[in-house]
Amino acid sequence: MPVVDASWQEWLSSNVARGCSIDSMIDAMVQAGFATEAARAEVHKAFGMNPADVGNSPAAATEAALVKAGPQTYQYDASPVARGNVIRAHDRDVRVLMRSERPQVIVFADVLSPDECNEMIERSRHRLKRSTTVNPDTGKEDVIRNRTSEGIWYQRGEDAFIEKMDRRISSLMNWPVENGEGLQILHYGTSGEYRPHFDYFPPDQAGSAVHTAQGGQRVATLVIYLNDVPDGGETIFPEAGISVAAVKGGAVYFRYMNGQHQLDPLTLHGGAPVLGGDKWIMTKWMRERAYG
Ligand code: PD2
Ligand code: ZN
Repeated sequence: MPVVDASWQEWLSSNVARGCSIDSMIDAMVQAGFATEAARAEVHKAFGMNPADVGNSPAAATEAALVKAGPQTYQYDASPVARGNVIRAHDRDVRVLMRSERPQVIVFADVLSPDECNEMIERSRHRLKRSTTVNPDTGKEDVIRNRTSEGIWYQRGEDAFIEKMDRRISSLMNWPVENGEGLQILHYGTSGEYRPHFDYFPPDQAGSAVHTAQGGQRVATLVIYLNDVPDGGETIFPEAGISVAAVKGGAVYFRYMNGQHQLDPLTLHGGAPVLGGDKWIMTKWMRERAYG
């Protein structure tokens, strides 16, 4: 039977956030070789349920985390992102469209050119297709995890193009390239959404220690939009009342860990349902320390 390693932990938490149902996640784990009871226990844990209170909603767990953290305790210190209306990011000038101080959110235009967005999508479409191949040994689709999440990871500096992206983003976020996780590409079809979640690993959840063992906590995120979404698909911050439209080449930055290692619960965020067309994004998560 497989074990719930760091990659399964990531799969569990991202699929909870993306709004997958409990049953579909248990099914996926059983198909991947887990015993039904073990799969059920892991999925329930990922939804923040004790065995005693199965039936509680994940929304209740998120709400409890918000109440516990208390937004008033987070001290807003200076963001590492440069001031000004235009930021020189490695090889490109990036325009600032909006800044919010509480939570720290910045909206950028033209982080990637239209051609660069197209290139990222075309490279990734190919990998998405490949991810549905059948394992010749078992005859099963052993990549069911990738398919369910529709996510693709690139290794940092994997080739010259990815390295250019990594360097530009690191320069824009003003955080060391070595502290970045590999770029992740996500594809949503119509009605696809990403339910509100935190990108940091909640310190009071047992699984978080697995994630923070290497590189420490996540400190900030940059979500780059690779296409214009005709309708819906905004990135929303429900506690702050902020909604960012998905515009090709644009991006939203948010920072949730300050210099005192506090975490900002106002950065609860999600991807609103895509109401027309599809949506491609590229995400960079930065860590406290060197990662990978
Ligand atoms: O697709 C988005 O807008 C979105 C929303 C929330 C992406 C993420 N989170 C993420 O990649 O963490
Ligand atoms: Zn997120």
